[in-house]
Amino acid sequence: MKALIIVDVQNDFLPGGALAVKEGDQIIPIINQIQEKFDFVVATQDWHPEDHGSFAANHSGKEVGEFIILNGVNQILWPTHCVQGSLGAEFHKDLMTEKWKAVFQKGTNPLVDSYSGFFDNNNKGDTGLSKFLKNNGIEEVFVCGLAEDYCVKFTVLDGLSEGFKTHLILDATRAVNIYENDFAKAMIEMKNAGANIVHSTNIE
Ligand code: VGL
Ligand code: ZN
Repeated sequence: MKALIIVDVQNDFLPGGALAVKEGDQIIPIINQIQEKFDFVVATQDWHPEDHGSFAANHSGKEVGEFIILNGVNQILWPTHCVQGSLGAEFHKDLMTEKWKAVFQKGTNPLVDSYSGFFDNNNKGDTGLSKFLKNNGIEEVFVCGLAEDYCVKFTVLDGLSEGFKTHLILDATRAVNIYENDFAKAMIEMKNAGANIVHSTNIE
């Protein structure tokens, strides 16, 4: 059976938000249409405490876009975003949520960032998504949402390494593109790892 994974379609990643993805709002009606084709839909939610180590504001003298070592791993610093309980952390109001079986929150440990919906960036913290999908007989996942070059990419890569046949829905994702070409680089990484690229209208 197949599942749809909707990654981080939250106000802070949409135009006007703290870490806005250009054209991020354009994928919302597409994702709503795609949901009609799935019996099994889950979502992920970036869900940081205020003191999260990925926020530039929590490192004096550091700016957004600079790198630090956080708990032994290279960490780019972000604007403060998706703080637990804030409006920015909420899903966009137009996104349909009725069909969702579960929401997997990530980024809750202040000492480690978490891009993938499956595991944190140290590969230790597990959201339980893989087990949840497998327990429900899911073998194939379709990934959409934000941002193509961070949370979507790492969710796709972990989906593959967890053994799921993994598809990226190309017209239902957008990149934050902190650096030029990040979108294209992420596409190559996902394809090289074995991801299949689909257009929403071609999903059966
Ligand atoms: C994301 C940067 C920081 C994402 C989350 O959802 O792609 N990007 N936190
Ligand atoms: Zn985040």
